[in-house]
Amino acid sequence: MASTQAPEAPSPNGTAIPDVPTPDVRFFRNSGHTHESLGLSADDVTAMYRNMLLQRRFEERAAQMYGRQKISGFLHLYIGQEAVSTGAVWGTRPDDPIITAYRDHGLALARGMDTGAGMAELFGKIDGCSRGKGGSMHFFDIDKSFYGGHGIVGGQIPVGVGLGFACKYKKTGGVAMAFFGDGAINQGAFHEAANLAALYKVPVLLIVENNEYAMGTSVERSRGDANLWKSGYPYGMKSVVIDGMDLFEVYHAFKTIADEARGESAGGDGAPGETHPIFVEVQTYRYRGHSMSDPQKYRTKEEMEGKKNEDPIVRIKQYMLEHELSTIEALDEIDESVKAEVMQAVEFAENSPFPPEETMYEDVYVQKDYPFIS
Ligand SMILES: Cc1ncc(C[n+]2csc(CCOP(=O)(O)OP(=O)(O)O)c2C)c(N)n1
Repeated sequence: MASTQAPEAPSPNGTAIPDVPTPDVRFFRNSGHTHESLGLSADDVTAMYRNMLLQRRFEERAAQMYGRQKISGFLHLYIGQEAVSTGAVWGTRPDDPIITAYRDHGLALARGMDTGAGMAELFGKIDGCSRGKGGSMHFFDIDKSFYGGHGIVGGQIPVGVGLGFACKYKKTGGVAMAFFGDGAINQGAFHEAANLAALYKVPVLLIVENNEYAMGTSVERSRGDANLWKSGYPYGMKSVVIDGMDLFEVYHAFKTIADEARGESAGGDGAPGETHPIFVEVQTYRYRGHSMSDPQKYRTKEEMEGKKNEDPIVRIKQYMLEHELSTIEALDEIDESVKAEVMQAVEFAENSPFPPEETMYEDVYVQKDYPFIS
């Protein structure tokens, strides 16, 4: 891997500053992968396609339900970023812990959350994945090693490092994945967590989903150096940059780096047998506003039109047709079955009751007889 030396220069107190190697970064884009080169069967690709479509249709329907006031509070859509969730989940193990911010529906559905439990959560109903008390920003599914869904920007990053530390401490062989937005990378929480992750060689992937905007502020306007992949350097972490609109690139990258971070293969920052963190920038795009109340005045129609050609679902659909992995009729049928699954989820959510008042204090503290609750 490329590594250049910075020129030696005197420090202010006269001692020589040691050579600083430029840390390497690996790029996962334009690699020309095919499903065959990745060892994926037609069924595998079809399952991934269906999953991405499920996320898309789930959120389109959720937006409609929000308009009908079936859903209240916040609703942040993941539309455009589905290759990230699906590629990451397919490229890692089912029990590798995942934690993310409030744009969480896509990752939860990729991890296999029940669509009914997801929709019921949006409706604030008792059969929701967080018993109707978390809402859109707080999806949770412990059985699927999905640890949320967090509304405080950057707050999930230290918890994600903790999940990675638990993998190491308990010797599970797992690697945690902490997802966060480009806005969150400027929070102190990221830097403290990254430092500890590096210090303790925690098997964690610190993943910034760079969708180009934090609310209405573009990365270029909020960051002195918009090359976010450099953010692991101060902590001695190796970095990767992934084309997040390309399902195969994301899948291949996560398969590679997850095994490196869990210490099962060499590369990046360590030898086999040595766990360590890796910093990951996934370059992606969100097609919708920050939340349902965002009029999106900060970007032009031309920008959004241009990005439509990169739609990860359209791209994989084209690939499947070109490589004769499916027919247009079969893909239409998948769409119909996905829409039917989402409609069933809506019906399930409609029929589920709101949480009874006495459940208000449940699930707040682990300790059952917490003295302040009577
Ligand atoms: C600590 C904190 N500060 C501010 C907010 C308000 N807020 C919610 S989302 C957001 C922008 C975050 O953008 P980014 O991390 O890029 O994620 P994206 O929404 O683009 O996925 C802000 C400032 C918050 N929720 N928490």
